[in-house]
Amino acid sequence: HSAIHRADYTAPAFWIDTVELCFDLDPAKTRVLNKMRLRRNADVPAQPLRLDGEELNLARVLVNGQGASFKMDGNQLVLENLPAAEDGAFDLEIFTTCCPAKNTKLMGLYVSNDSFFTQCEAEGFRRITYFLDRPDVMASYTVTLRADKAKYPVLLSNGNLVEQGTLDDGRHFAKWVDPFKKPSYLFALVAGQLVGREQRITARNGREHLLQVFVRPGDLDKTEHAMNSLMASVAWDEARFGLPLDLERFMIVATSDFNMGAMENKGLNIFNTKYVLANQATATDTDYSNIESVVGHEYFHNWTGNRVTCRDWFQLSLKEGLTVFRDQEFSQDLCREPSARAVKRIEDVRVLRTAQFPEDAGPMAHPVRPDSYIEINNFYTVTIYEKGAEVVRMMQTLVGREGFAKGMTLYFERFDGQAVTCDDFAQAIADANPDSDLARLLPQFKRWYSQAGTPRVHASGSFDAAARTYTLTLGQSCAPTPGQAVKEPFVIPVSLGLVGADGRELALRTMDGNTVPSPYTFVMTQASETLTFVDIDAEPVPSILRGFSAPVVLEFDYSDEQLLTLLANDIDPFNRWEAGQRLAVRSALKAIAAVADPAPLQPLNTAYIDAMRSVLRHPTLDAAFKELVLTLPSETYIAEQLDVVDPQRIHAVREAMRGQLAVALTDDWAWAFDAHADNGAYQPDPLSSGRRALAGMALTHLCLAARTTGDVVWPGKAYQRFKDAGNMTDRFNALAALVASDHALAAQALPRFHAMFKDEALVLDKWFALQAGAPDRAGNILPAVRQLMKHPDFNLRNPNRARSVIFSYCSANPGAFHRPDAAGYVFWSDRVIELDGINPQVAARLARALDRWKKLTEPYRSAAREALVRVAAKADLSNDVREVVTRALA
Ligand code: B3K
Ligand code: ZN
Repeated sequence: HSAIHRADYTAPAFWIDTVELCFDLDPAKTRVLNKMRLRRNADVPAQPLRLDGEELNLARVLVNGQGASFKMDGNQLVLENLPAAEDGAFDLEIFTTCCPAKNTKLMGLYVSNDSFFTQCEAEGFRRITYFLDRPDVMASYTVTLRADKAKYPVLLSNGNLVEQGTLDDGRHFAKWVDPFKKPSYLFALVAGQLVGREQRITARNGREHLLQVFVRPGDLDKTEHAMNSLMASVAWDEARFGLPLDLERFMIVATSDFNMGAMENKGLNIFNTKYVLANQATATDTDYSNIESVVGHEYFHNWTGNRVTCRDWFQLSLKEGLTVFRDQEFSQDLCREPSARAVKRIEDVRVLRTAQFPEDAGPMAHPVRPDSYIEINNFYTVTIYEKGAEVVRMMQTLVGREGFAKGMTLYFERFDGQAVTCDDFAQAIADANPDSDLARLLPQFKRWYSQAGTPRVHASGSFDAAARTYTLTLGQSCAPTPGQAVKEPFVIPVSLGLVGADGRELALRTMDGNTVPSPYTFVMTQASETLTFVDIDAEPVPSILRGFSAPVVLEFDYSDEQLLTLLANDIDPFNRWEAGQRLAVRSALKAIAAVADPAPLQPLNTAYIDAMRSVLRHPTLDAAFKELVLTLPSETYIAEQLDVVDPQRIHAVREAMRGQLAVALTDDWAWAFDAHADNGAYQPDPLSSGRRALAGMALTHLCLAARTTGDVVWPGKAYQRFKDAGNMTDRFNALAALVASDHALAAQALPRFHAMFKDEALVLDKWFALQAGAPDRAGNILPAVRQLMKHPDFNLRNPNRARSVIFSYCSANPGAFHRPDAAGYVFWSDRVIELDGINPQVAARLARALDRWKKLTEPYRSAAREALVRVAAKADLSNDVREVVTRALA
């Protein structure tokens, strides 16, 4: 299978105006009758009609009610000599069957827990019926579902329910009409034994809407938070962007078998249970906040994605980057305290830097708007999503918050109901703000869409005591990525300030004597440029890239002292946190490079430890922020700072750093644990979550310290907390503390936890993940993982369960995965191949665990390569896995 190129885009030869689908749902053989009204696209040369189809049994094709001749070309159904009516329109009726019960790919129509679900993005609709399965073909859908009434009492599809009733033989039907035209990837149906939580709301304009969250019977008590999040989303999109809910009914349905997080089908969002179900006994604070953002994300797609969709899949970030930006803003706006907004920003940046930066530096690097792909499902990446969101955020920075809202309004005025491109979006934001830097620099700004790779900003400062000036020199560069050897300069908004040696924020005056408003955003456009500030009495500490104003790596040769100043004083919470991260990375790199073998046991210096103590004990900083500052940079992030990676050494150094913090701050951790103890009823708000997070972190460090000191009290307390906790966050954190410190009590707590939650699939996922992700102290994690795969509750076909064991080990536990004996890689290659036979999308995600193999030192590098070659050598691999391993080996 060959690559598809963006440059080859052509408009469809036909339009589909209406679709009437009738389903007779049966797990073994579902019958699908598809009646379409098509029309030639007069703008393109006449050509045969080619409909996509996959794993379908074709029974009948009628054109204008008459049997028609057709031929097959690979997976396409080809119809020639179509009637040439004056308006070029004709009816096409296609009757097919498919087998949802055998659909383990979870694309198209499939069965999960005896219910039917669909997943059509990107190219799943063709697994339901023959169609022009591309996003620029938008049609009006009418859907009739027929099924056994006892087994499938609930029958749902997009839009409004217009008719329902009973049929013979215990069957019933429901007919749904979607009032909006949509591309096929937004089609959905659900049928099964489900129960719904309902909520009626009245919008600002007085319109009434029905919101529903459907789950399996027994899960209804876990739907309140999802419903609240949905109501908050509706209100937020009206308030911030003036975008109302456009449907009478908006439904969310949860399924436990799902390839990703959730799907924004028009009016019928289908969700992984992980992003719907929560109560305090089963879900952690992180689950609560993820549910809020995913519910928001899918809801926001109703405008950014559904009302205005993508012309082709190369434009995926048009909807995904924008919608991630919107869900990030939504979560921030829901925070009452500014400090909580900053915490959310730091968390988002952490995801970007630990997942997207490596992608941008590895074999799968691609622009936010890719130029080609083999399998589109491989391009639902952190680059399209998270970097795409940063690009939108930079636009907002360049035009201001109000200007951005104006730009959004213009975007919908221009393109509502259409399938458009990233260029169209950027143009609308710029046109609505004609005097902005964005409008002035638009062609150059759009390099963010076309050039892959993470730019580096090289900054240096020079203080002239005599002239009382401080000059910053800012340069930029971007390393080559596959297929792009040379990069042109980007437009980089650099938000910055100057901090005095005493820690105070300095007023910024430029050469012409003007005071610049703070925060000051300097817009870089050149490979190198300088800016000079006047009236500076002593050498300041520059605080550059505040709030992470651009998705770049900032290089500045800070002294430790300068970083300590920023850590203690910067008014920008992001850079305050960043200063601590820089100090920690610095210590880690030094210890990694040290000649000593094994790695030094005390990588952290006293100044750093004292600074961490000050943060931990700080009277006014909030707990969530403290927890972020005290969290050491991840092994993955540290690895990205190195040209040659020894994963075991990184792991050893980071563990030594953790141990050092654990022991040196024991009294402070003990104070923190007591001071942030549970206070009253459980609330998943940012402040209370922050307190629990810090208490959990304290407990982990106290248990880690106990390994050195032989203390029995804190592990005992952890076990007690594990047993008595009033919510899953505290319970799980206590269990994690025992597991992380490998304490004997973990062996008691784990089976107890399993017994308590044996019927809660999402909690069992946590139980599996915790063990597969545990620190490897004696090479025992891989055998444990193999054991877990034999557990009666393990099921490779369930993506959540597969991820909880296999991904937690291969992708999230580098210290255990990168074994000198290569057994981790062998395990990986076996699982990629095994999963590929079941679910190529899940397999291809797993395949990416070795993306960065070329950076590994020996013996890892050769062993990893061998494992990749082994996968690549397998006959009939899916396109998904083949594309990933081929690029990795290139
Ligand atoms: N649009 C879907 C992702 C579909 C992934 C297809 N492989 C969910 C989302 O981004 O909201
Ligand atoms: Zn999305």
